[in-house]
This record gives sequence, structure tokens and C-alpha cells, in this order.
Amino acid sequence: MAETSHLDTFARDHLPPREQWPELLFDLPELQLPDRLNCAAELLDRWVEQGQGERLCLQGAGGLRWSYADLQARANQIAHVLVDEFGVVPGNRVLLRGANTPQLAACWFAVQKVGAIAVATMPMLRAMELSQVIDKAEVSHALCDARLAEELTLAQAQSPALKTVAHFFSDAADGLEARAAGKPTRFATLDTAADDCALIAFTSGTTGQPKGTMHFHRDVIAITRCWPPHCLRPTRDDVFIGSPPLAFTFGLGGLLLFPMSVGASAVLLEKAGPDALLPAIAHYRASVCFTAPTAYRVMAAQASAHDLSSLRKCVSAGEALPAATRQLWKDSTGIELIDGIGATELLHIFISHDESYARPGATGKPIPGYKACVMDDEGQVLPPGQVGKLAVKGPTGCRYLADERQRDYVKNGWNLTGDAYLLDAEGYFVYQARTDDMIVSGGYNIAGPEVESALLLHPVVAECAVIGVGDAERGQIVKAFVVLHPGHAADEGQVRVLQDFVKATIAPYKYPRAIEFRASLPRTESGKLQRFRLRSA
Ligand code: 3UK
Repeated sequence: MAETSHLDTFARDHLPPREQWPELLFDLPELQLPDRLNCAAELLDRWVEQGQGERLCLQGAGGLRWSYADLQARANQIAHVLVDEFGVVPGNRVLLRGANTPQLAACWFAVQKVGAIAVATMPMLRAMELSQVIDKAEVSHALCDARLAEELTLAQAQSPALKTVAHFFSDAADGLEARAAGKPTRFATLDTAADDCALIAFTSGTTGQPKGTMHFHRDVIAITRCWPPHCLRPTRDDVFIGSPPLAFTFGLGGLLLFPMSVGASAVLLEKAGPDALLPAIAHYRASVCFTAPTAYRVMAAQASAHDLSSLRKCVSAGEALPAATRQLWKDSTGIELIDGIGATELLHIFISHDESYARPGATGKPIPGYKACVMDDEGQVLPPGQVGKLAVKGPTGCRYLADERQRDYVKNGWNLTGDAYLLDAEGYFVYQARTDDMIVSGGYNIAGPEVESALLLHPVVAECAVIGVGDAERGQIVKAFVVLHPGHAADEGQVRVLQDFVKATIAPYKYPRAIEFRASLPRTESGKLQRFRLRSA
């Protein structure tokens, strides 16, 4: 490890022991990075130094347009506030809370510039969840959108580690804008070690205490050199847009790091549900879109009402992309979706494809820089065609902040993502289910998402979720929760129609023996189905 520039050594002190890290691969020439590296210097300062400061960088609500130089000036002023007024020292953890806005992005870069560690949190988190994060990461400072102040104030009362909270979007005399206004627009970005921790991202885990994943400056740059140039191939003229929060590493990469790595621009939307995203694509003439599979499904139905002629590339991640959704999107826009599986533990996407080798129903192939295989429970690599555990390694990997669960995620140098996959004969990785979501019914192994994909092919089905429920005779039976498109009967006849449809689409033993109609399905803020909530219902 290079000599740290962190005066507060909390992150290094709480890394997992070296022997519990995954093996790291830096085979690609573009992953030969220097020992000293600050991701803000690379992604932001570099453009200004190269005379590109006037290029458009970020757009936000109210016609806001910031060039690279504008963003740099803002981030520099906030960096001065952090250091001069709040006494932030390198290595301190700074919590960020806000909807996606250019202001939040400026805060993120300010934290990087002073060599502190960004702990971005999902806007919907409540006080109790914020306190867990603050306590676990020993967060000392926070920058918070004033409109989301309340829950953080409640959390602060519970969590004495959090000393200072500054609000942005506030007219208060001690608000962040007022404090930043008089500060110099120049700031010398700290020369951090490439393996100094830059961010701690908490997983959207569904059970137990949240896990903090530690990522270095080197990791932030590494992900910009793997998936984007090989699968997305963005240009400096692209306009990125999408829904994932910057607190979700899918959004951080897709809406901030990737556009800035090529000198392109991004639109940061505070509200980016399917209904808002389509008109925004038209309004900003966006060319690259990042969102979840369910959003593409909803948007496909409304696409013809909007001018999407600017759109060039569409990326789906967070959940498996059903073949039906890929087809719907292609039919309504002409665009072949780029699917990719990523994980907070690996920072971003590691198996994906570009439009030329997209295969319906498959996630793709390991992207350059990463290796993947499918293993059995003993860690033996399985031959193609057999379902097992997905194992991955590459330049990034899992390092949980002081967490025993490190031993579950990393085994023999491989990251085990918790997904059941198979490798097909052509080298494509085909998603089956989360390992805990595999259904065993009457001796058959059934992957819930495969049954979901079949149901989604039926025109009355808007959304669905499939789980296993206990059954005296079969151990488990397949149960589907179905949201119908408006105007369709939720009755016994419909149940039989859907059951027969699944039997005719995939192997009949996989059909849902039980079907329950729902008005909506439980989802996380990052768009993932919460099957555990259906199981306990
Ligand atoms: C699932 C997928 C099938 C899979 C993420 C892109 O989702 C992200 O991170 P999380 O930590 O969840 C990781 C888990 O989500 N998953 C994600 N993408 C896909 N399953 N197909 C996909 N395309 O179970 C994985 O283990 O919330 C996604 C980039 C950054 C991310 N953090």
C-alpha cells in the first residue's frame, strides 16, 4: 500500500484483514494506475487544466447548467468550508444526503478533494437507518439537502459521532451556500494514495445490519476504464440521464463518474420515475439512459408519446432483465438495451455486453478486466449448463467495513455475489435467481425470475414476482404475485389463463400453482423487488 494521506486512519484501521480480500486483477494496460491518485483530480480538475473547463458538465432543475469549471469552482468552495470552517481532516467520513442534483455532485467532489470519505445515503432513509450508517462509519460531518433535514436531525440526536451538519438549498445564514459564497474558487486537491478509501457505500441489503463497502480512489477510476469503453462506448457529446440515486453506486457511475470520465455531460433529476424520465429525455435531448428493468417496461408503453430521437444507448441494471422487456423496449424505440450485472461490493458492472452481442435472457460475458465462473458449494468450477454460484474477480472487489460477513462474500479470492447463474455453451452468463430465491418444488429446482419472465410475456401482466411458499406435499410450491394492466379481471378465470400460458411457454412443472393479484409490489428505493416481504406476508 502507498503511504496514506489520511490523518484520520479509521478506514485503514477497519479494512478486512488482507487475507480476506478478494484477489485483485490489474491485467489491462489501462488499469496500470499510479500510486498516488485522487479521483476528483482525474475526473474533474483534469478537464479544466486541459482547457476544457467550458464544456457542459451537469444540468439540473430550473434550467441550471454547469460547465466543468463551474462544478470545479463550487466543489472547491465547499472544500474550503469543510476544511476551514468544519475542521474536516483527510480520512474523516462525510455523510451526503439529497436527491440527485448538481449541488449534491459538487458536495461529493468537495469530499474527494479534501481527501475525506464520502458516505452517500439514499434519500428515503429514515432516522433509524441513518443512525446505523453514522454509527457504523463513525461519520463526523454531513452535507444535507435542507428539504431532507428532518430525519437527519432526528438521527443526530441518537448518534453523537455526528458533530456538524450543513444544509444546502437553504437560505439560512449558516447554510452551505452562504458559507461557500465568500470562499476562494481555487482549492488544491489533496494528493491521496491510490488505495486511500474514497467512499463507503452501504448495500441495499434486505436483512440485518447494513454493510458498508469500502472503495479506493483507484477503484473509482478503475470502473471508468472497464465497462464504459468496452460496452457503453460513450462520446464526449453524450448527454447522460437516468433514475438511480447517486447514493446507489449504479447511479454514481452511470450519472456522474462515467460521463465525466469522457468529458460528457449528465442531467441530474430529482424525480426520475418512468413518468418523469420520458419527458426529461425529450426535453434535454438525452442520448444515454440508465434505469432499472421495470422502468423500461413502464416507459415502453408510453414511449410513442415522446420525442426520443436523441436517445442512443439504454442501460438496464439492478435486477435481471426479462427477455420480454428487452423486446418491448426494442419494439417501441428501436434500441437494443445494454444489460449489466453490478454490485455495491464490486462498485459497478462486471458482466455485460454491447448491442452487437446482446442475447435475450442472458446478462452477457465478463467485461474486460473481470473474470467470472459458476461454482458449486465446494468452490469447484462447474461445466457449462449447470446452475451454481456466480463468482467474480477483477480490479474492484468486496471489502466490508469491520464486518464478519466478509468471509461469506469472499472465498478463495473470489467474490460470491449471492446469485445463481449458469454459463451457456457460447460463454454467456444466464441469470437464474438470487441464491436464496431458488425454489425447490417436488424435487425440481425452479428459478423464480424465469417464471416471472414467462408471465411478463402475457399482455395482461404489468408486473409480477414469484416466490416459493411452504407446501406439505411438495416442500415448496411456486407462487406468483401479479399486477394486472388496468381493465383486466383479477379472478379465477384469469388465474387459469396465466397458469396455462406459463405451462405453454416454459417447462410445465414450473407453472405457478398459486397466483395472487396485487395492486403493486414491494420494491426498494433502488428498484429491486423485495421478495422477502412477499414471503413473510
Ligand atoms: C442483482 C442483477 C441480474 C444481483 C448495481 C449495477 O444492483 C447493483 O448493486 P446492489 O448491491 O445489488 C447487487 C445484486 O443485484 N443485479 C444487479 N444487476 C443485475 N441481477 N441482472 C442484472 N443486470 O442479485 C446482484 O448481486 O444493489 C448494479 C451497477 C452498480 C450496482 N451497485
